[in-house]
Amino acid sequence: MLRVGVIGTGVMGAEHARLLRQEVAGATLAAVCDLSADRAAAVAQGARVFTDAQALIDDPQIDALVVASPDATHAGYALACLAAGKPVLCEKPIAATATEALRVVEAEVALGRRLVTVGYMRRFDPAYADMAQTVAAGQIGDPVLLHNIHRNAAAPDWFTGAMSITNSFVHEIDISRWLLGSEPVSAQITAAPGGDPLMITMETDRGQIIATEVYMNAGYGYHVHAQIVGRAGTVEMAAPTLTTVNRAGRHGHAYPDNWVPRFREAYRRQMQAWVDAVGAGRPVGASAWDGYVATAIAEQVAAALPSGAKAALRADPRPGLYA
Ligand code: ISE
Repeated sequence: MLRVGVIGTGVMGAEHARLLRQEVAGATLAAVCDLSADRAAAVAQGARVFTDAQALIDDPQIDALVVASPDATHAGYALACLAAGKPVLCEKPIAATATEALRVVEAEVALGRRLVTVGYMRRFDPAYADMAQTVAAGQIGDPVLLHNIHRNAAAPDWFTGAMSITNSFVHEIDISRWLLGSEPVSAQITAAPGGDPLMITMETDRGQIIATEVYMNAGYGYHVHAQIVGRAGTVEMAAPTLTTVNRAGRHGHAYPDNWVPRFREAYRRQMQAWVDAVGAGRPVGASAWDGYVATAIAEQVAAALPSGAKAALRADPRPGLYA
């Protein structure tokens, strides 16, 4: 039984703790950690409570960690897990800056084995997985265009600065790379008055176009949608609901309030896959390298926002550990 400690007990930490307690085989929620002992105790439900993350990481009765603390702390905790030789499922983004993200990559490369999984959970979402399979089976021909829509009902209250890019758009960078199997090489970004929504167009090293809307205050609900356009057809997500309703002269479905209900199954599959992979001693999901690329591209897109000019994107070369 893998004894897991969860760092951070906000929205995502609480959900990861619940998954470990109730839904995942082969692991147990051994401890949770938060600066607020009260909040940690509410999520722990009997598991041990820590307020010092380093003490949790170093505890001999903890085998692996989940990091779900604020974004700026992710890289430091990932580095501490690497120093302790313990596997970590670290929420996205892997770091607040590309430089810090690269530090995590370099530490893992120096260690010589992959212990970091970044929580880009969309890779485990049934709809995205089905779209990837459709493309891989050749059903729509060569993919040439990817349309992404990423709408939140309202920006989370902890949003600051360029987080619509560094915290939200990073998902689109990761899932686009994963769906298309190519690397973005240029980006152009336009903002509506007030800075929301954003429209970001990227080109890939295979000449594909990725067009993404990021709308943080769309009002009506949480809505993520993707459509891949190929030379012989298209594939897109159906509405993520089990039922639709006919009522008062209308036909429709409800939208979730936020990403937790929308991606509940993706989070569950990701956690089970991570627990299984740790047990088997193999990597799974987005790597520290994938985390670095998403953060590096986001940083460059954010820097291109004021001018609106098309920016060439760059990333350090991929180390052999991530081949
Ligand atoms: C949040 O942190 C997430 O990861 C969600 O998936 C995303 O939709 C949201 O915009 C982010 O703030």
